[in-house]
Amino acid sequence: YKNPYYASGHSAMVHLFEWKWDDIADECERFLGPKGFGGVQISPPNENLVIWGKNRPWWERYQPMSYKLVTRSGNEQQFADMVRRCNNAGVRIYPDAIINHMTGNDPENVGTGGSTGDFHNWQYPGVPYGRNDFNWPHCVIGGNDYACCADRVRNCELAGLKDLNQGTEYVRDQIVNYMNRLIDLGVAGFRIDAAKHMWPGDLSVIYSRLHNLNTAHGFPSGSRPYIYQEVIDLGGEAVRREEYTSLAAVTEFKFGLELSNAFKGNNQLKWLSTWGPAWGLLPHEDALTFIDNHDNQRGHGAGGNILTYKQAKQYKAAIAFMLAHPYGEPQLMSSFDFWDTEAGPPMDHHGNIISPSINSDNTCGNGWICEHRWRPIYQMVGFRNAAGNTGVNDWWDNGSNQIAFCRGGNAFVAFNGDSWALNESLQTCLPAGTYCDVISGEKSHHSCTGKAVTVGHDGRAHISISPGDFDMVLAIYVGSESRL
Ligand code: QV4
Ligand code: CA
Repeated sequence: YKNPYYASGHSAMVHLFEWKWDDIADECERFLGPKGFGGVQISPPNENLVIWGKNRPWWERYQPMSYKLVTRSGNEQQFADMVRRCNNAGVRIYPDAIINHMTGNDPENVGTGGSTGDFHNWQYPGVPYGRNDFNWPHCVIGGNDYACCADRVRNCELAGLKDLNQGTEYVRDQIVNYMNRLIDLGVAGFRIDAAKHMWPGDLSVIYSRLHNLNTAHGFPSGSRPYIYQEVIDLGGEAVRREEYTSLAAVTEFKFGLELSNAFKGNNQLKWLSTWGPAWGLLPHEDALTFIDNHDNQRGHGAGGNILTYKQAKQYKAAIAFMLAHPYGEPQLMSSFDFWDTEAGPPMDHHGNIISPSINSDNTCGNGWICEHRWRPIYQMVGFRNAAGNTGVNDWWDNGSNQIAFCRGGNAFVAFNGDSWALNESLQTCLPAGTYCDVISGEKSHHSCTGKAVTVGHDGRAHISISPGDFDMVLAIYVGSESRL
């Protein structure tokens, strides 16, 4: 459950938060596949409660009404089409699986697929679920429970969301059948929402009943789904992430906190020479890593001082470090613009999601940020693919916030977080030649639109990044030569 089964030569996953299936299929073919992205995390594909009372907030999708594949993102046929087209483009699909709970006691009761419910009586005819399928006696998780009481964290309601009892065979069957339908349609794995709120023993049974990945979609026979479980563990809680790592991968929330802290200037970059488990992070193969996610970018969930697209220069540097460094399985966030932390995606007055428009410089419009289309970000996916399985070598720092390292003999990256210029002759580990920095520009015909770096026969090159540069990063790799 810890192998994402990316197509060879691809890496990194992007969360296309609230995107429509048709748009994701287009994006796989026109951008993600050609740029070497490994996969896409999609918003929950199952029917959710429609919440007009809050003007269709993004979080309505975390309130399931049934396992029918009908949401604002599209219907079952559009879903199937997306998975097929993305797999053909070498890009895997990972749905967000909401299996801990159903809806809250909201006043509205109609879902995106037309199902209705009677929440006060735990009735969800679209599945169907009834009172016996939920934990009893009824209780709601309180703030203090997280520190003391694992049983309450798992058996009581998260924010009043009706808490399913995964200990029963009937509930397990509904969940397993839902996930297996998605696997048969070609998905490569799942994010397990609110995993902290379910018993590891129950999840273990559910995972063990999942089908192998569909060989008709190009997966090797016997492949198990990639599973990454949402467990927020920053220490001091009754439920620990280690209870879940024996089952599958876990979201590593310390990763984004520490890198945000460093790239905001609150911790010197030189300390990143030991980046990885020495920082209290999970073992490499257990960690799904990211800077921000859809919750903490807007103060939900772990919250905290996370870098987001709103602090673009520092954010791009933190993302570049994540993609340049071999530790973890990186995930990128791709957002819609927001000021109101509850607001849903760009939509028309019927509540239909408005597609992103694509500008000639690769960026998006219509209210979509598309961080994954920012040059320093997608070019670093290319860097990661070129670096392959190599480790970190030839680490250099100036004792402060200027750092650089190689990935084997394939790739070199430098960062300048100081307020003065980086101007050094550094070992790049690359074969002699002229390389285009993929952060400040790219290769165009036989020249570079940004900085060019000349590597000598000793592998050394003059590297310069000044504080006034648009980005605090410089990256070159075998493949970014100005003449090939
Ligand atoms: C309200 C009251 C409650 C009351 C309840 C009564 O606040 O006190 O008990 O009504 O019915 C929404 C509203 C919330 C409302 C609730 C139920 O925001 O105010 O409760 O619905 O109607 C997202 C949002 C939540 C949202 C939820 C469901 O973040 O605000 O709640 O969707 O729509 C912990 C968990 C972690 C979790 C994180 C947010 O350990 O698992 O909190 N993260 C995941 C997702 C997240 C999602 C959920 C879990 C739930 O990443 O996006 O919550 O699926 O850290
Ligand atoms: Ca639960």
